Amino acid sequence: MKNNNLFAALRAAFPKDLDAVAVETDTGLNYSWRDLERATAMMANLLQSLDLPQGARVAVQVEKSVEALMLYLATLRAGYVFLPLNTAYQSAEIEYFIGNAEPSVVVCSRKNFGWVSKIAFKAGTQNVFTLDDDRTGSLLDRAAHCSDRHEVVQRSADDLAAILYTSGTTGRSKGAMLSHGNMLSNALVLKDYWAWQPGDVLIHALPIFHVHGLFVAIHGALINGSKMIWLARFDPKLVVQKLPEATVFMGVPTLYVRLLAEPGLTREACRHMRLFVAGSAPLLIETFTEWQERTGHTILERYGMSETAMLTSNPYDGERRGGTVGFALPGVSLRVQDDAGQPVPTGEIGSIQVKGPNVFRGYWRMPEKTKEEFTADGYFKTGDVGKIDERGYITIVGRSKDLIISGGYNVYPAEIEGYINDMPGVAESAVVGVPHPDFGEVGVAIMIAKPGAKLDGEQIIARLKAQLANFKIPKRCFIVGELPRNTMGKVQKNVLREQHKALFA
Ligand code: MLC
Ligand code: AMP
Repeated sequence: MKNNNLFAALRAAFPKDLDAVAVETDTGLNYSWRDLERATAMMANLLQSLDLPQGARVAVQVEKSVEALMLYLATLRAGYVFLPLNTAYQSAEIEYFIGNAEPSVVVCSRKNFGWVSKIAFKAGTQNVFTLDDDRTGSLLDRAAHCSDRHEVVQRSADDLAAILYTSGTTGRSKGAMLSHGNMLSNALVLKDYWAWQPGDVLIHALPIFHVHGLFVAIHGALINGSKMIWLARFDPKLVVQKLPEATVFMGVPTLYVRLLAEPGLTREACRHMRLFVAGSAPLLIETFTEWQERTGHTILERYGMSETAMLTSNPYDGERRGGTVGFALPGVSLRVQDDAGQPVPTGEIGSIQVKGPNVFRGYWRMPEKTKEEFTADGYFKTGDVGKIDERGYITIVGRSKDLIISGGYNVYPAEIEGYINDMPGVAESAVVGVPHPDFGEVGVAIMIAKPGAKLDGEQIIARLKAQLANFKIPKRCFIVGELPRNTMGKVQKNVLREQHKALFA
């Protein structure tokens, strides 16, 4: 029987020369393909020795490292479900994810072991390991005693490979369940669409707990047997320094904005580069054009989401149109509908719906929510609003979901408002996204005080910082007498956005 385990496909693409460099780090370490093979085998054997139930989740909140990458691959290899968690998440956020996903294994950094293990044990997790970015931790200590031979566990295309939490517009985050088939189909389509070639080298500068860095970048390189230059964090100077050794780069728009501020970013530095990919948030046309002028390269913008991996892309050969996200990828069916569920005419705006082998298996333990997000004929409602022009190029013009995308990270106003509203003296709050030159968009909080109460914006921000991931913290806080409302009494966020749109201009 064919093994549809994603890891089996990735491993089959390893080059013949297993001693060649697979990953080169910014600290000067080289990992060979053999290292990846052996270390993932050892970690997979460790996971399997724990006697975990079928479909067990392995939740991981660790700093970016090659060992963290190996842990991801080992989890696939052993047939378990990988659950990556942003390192910015704090205890209340982690408590929710662990409580909801009930992972059998939790891996965290040593400095967080105290509070993370407490949360994990409370949720019934029996195995908590540590893993740090200096190649230490109990996970590696334990794996060192395991065999470096391991047969990739048999998985069907529909079996779960990962759960990615994506915040909800109302209520708490939802875990998007992605299967081995979802991810392999997407990886294969992108390998072809972006014309990955022998000898390609990817600069990997993104975090590895979301779709862009974890799936698009890693799967892209591995399924092509390509080396990665692995940067623990995005450092524009280092990226510019490494460009001459690379051919492919992927980033959220903020990364491109920051690279453009580097004088070293020249045509000469990009002489071996073949492809620059952008996505996760809208790429401003100014950035697209300036990049073209400075480097001679046209950024290829694509569009996707946690629930679907990649959906559309500008062409590799053919015109890459700034401000658009290109065409639906092969195998993806994409349509734009009006509120009545009818297709809109060419060039008109509507809701984007998608279908395809890449579309997720539903939200973890939320069958009702899953049902709501699909149409009767099986299309997933992305929550994005867009249009398709006469040549078939798709443009995202907005979102029907109340979502801020800041530096490529999603921030759900409802979540932040909930925290602010719970603070003493706050009557009501509204969080809106406003344009920002670096992050594209950032959150701003506007609130009214309860009668007689006095609020202090700085104190509110300080309190939020103690509870939430740093990228979710509103960059400004305003206390006002009243919030603009429509005739139904609903807060008019569009008015607030308009009022504050020039704050960071
Ligand atoms: C950091 N800060 C942010 C922020 N990142 N504020 C708003 N939005 C962000 N994204 C703030 C911190 O709170 C802190 O504030 C200060 O900036 C410095 O923090 P830092 O951690 O040192 O920041 P930095 O390293 O500069 O990070 C910026 C960044 C990072 C752009 C490199 O945010 C990043 O890697 N973004 C990429 C996200 C990504 O991979 N998205 C893909 C999602 S997948 P203070 O006040 O505490 O000093 C997806 C699907 C798809 O969307 O289609 O791909
Ligand atoms: P996430 O939930 O983190 O996976 O974020 C997915 C969302 O990011 C999508 O629904 C879009 O709103 C947005 N997005 C991704 N790529 C692009 C893009 N190229 N242009 C505009 N928005 C994008």
